[in-house]
Amino acid sequence: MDNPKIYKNLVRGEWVAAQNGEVFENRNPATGEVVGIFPRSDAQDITSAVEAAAKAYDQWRLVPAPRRAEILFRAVQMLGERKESLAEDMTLEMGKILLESRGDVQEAIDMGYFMAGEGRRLHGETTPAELPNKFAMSVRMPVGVCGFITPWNFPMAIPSWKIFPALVCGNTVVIKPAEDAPLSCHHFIQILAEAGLPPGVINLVTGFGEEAGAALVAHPGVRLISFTGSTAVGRQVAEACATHLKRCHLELGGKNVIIVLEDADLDLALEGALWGAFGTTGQRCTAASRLVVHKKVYDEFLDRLVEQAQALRIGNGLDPTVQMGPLINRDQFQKVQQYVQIGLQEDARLACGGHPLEDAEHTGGFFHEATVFAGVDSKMRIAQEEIFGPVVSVIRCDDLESAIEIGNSVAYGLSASIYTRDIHRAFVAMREMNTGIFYVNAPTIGAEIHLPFGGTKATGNGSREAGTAALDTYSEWKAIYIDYSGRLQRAQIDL
Ligand code: UN1
Repeated sequence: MDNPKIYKNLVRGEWVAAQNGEVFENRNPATGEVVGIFPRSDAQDITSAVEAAAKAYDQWRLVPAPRRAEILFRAVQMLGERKESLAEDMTLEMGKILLESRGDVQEAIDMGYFMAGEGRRLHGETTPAELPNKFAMSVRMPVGVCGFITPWNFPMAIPSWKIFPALVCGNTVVIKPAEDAPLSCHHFIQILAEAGLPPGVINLVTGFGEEAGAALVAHPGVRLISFTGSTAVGRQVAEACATHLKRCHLELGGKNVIIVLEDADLDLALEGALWGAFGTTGQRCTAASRLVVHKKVYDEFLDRLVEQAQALRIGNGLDPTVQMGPLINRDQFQKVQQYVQIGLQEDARLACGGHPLEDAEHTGGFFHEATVFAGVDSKMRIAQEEIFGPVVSVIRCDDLESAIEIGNSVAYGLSASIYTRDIHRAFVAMREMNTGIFYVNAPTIGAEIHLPFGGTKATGNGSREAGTAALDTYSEWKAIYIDYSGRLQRAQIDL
């Protein structure tokens, strides 16, 4: 692109440059071309945005939830009407194939409908009081100004998972999207503004983590932080939130496993493994990066997996024949190559892939072959650490028990799956796998928006997004007692 478009922050309903005048480039990972120029904001811009959100909160929290939801419904309709161009821009900035970018926009649409529906629910409880002539209930109240830091891999869906429930609950928002893919978030925020959100209810500040993100987390005017990203940064976010006792929602790493038992439908398991491992170029926190396969079907499964992985068409995600796009940036590209070296040093067998693609068709992009390591021991680093790329480790197992043990032997606990025709073993695995998401006869990716999303152990801090679980993140419970007896009644005492 010769004249890349210059984008701005949204603060107090106005599109403004960073106060320091700095900018950064958003580049297409498939071609290296500049997709747009964005404000490289810092603490000053964060402060303006937080102040705008705090001011808007005074009114927004008093707007009836069904009215708030009407604006959400309008935004969702606009997302639907613009779905194709939004998906194209997403592929341009982030690289995933168009089919998946459409899915990302669709996930935002789904979340919007669900959360807009909550405008007429947001249920609390009514419950008997222990004393006569006394009424007891609980209601959801908003939390205040929410600060969101979102990743590049689902550049519209993940902002929507946080923004829609936060808004319907009556909170106001400052969001800092990942510097690698801010355009999709920009489009999303623009639609929310066009749909009629009052100025200051939603504020967009683009920039880098250390400059803008850290300032958002540290700002005393922000009551809640929701962060999706790496476990290492998540830990820093949690520590910073602790200083002000902020509510802190974290969605962090994964090292997800597909277990394939000897009675599995192997065609189905292979299709699932391929999609789970190489969909979004392995750049999902739900990606299947370990395949634990029963010894009786191990050789056949591996041979067929390698054959199919080698046949994947890798290239620019705008080409409809392409099945896997590039990695997001040079760091991720190099990280994947380093992990291939680590796997080789650990004596895992490179069954296919393992190289960057540097031929004429792939110049300018961060393309890497679909890579399968075989004979992997579950203690190896490639079987323990999150790679976030198109690299999968195949591990042999003896039975269900050993598969579960291997499955659970990592620091993370996001998603797991099992392929079997035996309902007993499927239920045992469902109970025993220590993850927040579990699938039977489906891969580890593909969560739907009306169920809780999140994980155990190093994947987070126990909170969940999506579904009604998200409402618990974005609202404060208030317990209310109304005594109409006309006298002092002492709970626990006047029995
Ligand atoms: C992520 O990888 O950060 O379940 C989110 C899935 C998608 C969401 C992934 N619906 O794979």
